[in-house]
Amino acid sequence: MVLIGDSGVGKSCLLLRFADDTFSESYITTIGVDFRFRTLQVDGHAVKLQIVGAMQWDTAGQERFRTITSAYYRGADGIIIVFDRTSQESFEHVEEWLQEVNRYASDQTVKLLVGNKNDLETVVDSEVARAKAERLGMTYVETSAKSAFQVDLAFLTLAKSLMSKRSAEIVKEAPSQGTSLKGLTSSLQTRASDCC
Ligand SMILES: Nc1nc2c(ncn2[C@@H]2O[C@H](COP(=O)(O)OP(=O)(O)OP(=O)(O)O)[C@@H](O)[C@H]2O)c(=O)[nH]1
Ligand SMILES: [Mg+2]
Repeated sequence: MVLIGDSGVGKSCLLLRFADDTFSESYITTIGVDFRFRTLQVDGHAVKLQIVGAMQWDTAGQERFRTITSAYYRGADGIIIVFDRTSQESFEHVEEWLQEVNRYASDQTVKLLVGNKNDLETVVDSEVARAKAERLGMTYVETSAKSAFQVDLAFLTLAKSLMSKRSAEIVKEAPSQGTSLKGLTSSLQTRASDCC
């Protein structure tokens, strides 16, 4: 899974909250990519997630990271576009991030919109954000990396969508062979273990 969005929206903090259950007020912009692993239980299956926080590569001097981050987009099973609920600008950039993702990601990539910093005085209205997510074909979740509000839910939502998309695919791939539940489960586990 790859986390993208404007600089300062809280990608690294969401990653650290989810993987290490920590939070820091100090802001150190990410150079390159940071990543962590965490195993989640999704409908009784252990799913190991690799989460990558990709930096914004289009700023001066960061062009060399473009190849790296585009490779991450390409390999991602799920993409989380993060905006900061206290920044209208970061919300307005969501479409640009989605365009960027769509240049590389496949139809199979699951996408989630996250409105972070829910603990602060917000300027982006929940309903407006939800409507945008719906228009863009994404699920919307509000989080706070600081208070840990719904951070697990965001990742779990993405993992679940991914699993159900994958299981639908497996059934579609082999409808006449009567895919057994056991086969489906092990196939899911195999796919899940090398996912993200
Ligand atoms: N109050 C509050 N502050 C947050 C939250 N998430 C992140 N921050 C703060 O926002 C700042 C930026 O967070 P980062 O996680 O470093 O942002 P980023 O998206 O990784 O930024 P880049 O690496 O520059 O792209 C830090 O000072 C964090 O402490 C949150 O949920 N609530
Ligand atoms: Mg960062």
